[in-house]
Amino acid sequence: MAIYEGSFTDASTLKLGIVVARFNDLITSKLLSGCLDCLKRHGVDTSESSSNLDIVWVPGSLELPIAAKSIINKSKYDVLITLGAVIKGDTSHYDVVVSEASKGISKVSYESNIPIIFGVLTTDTMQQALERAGIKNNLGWNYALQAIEMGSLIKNLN
Ligand code: INI
Repeated sequence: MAIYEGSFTDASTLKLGIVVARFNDLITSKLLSGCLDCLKRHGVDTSESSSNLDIVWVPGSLELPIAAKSIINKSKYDVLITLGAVIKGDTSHYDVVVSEASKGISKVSYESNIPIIFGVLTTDTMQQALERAGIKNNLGWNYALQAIEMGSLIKNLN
């Protein structure tokens, strides 16, 4: 019997890409900081000269899938993280943005066989988003942990 699991002990050899939406930048920049903090503490070189980490900014969550697809075609990654914030109070097309972003990201992940963490906060209010981006907890940290787990797992399985 074989049991496969991701490892959290050393992420220094993982090649990661983060695609982050500028829309609701107050939230997404905090998610990015939490994410980078977690990666750094797990051995990832997060400096500007890092050859194992790339960051791509896009206008909004709807653009996350195409940017994810483009960087996958450009370079070989073990895992990607997508970060966005869709807040219901702000938009009448909340459902469209959430649905298209999630479907698009899943499609790119399945077609490329590269895990892509769905780090898009979907909340009713800005207050809820703030709470998940640092006031209470920073989910950016969780998304980074999930990326380390999935990146190392799929690397081992391939
Ligand atoms: N993009 C988001 O990331 N979050 C939102 O809450 C949001 N709202 O409210 O509309 C949003 N819209 C922009 C969208 O993602 C695209 O950037 C835009 O439609 C251009 O294609």
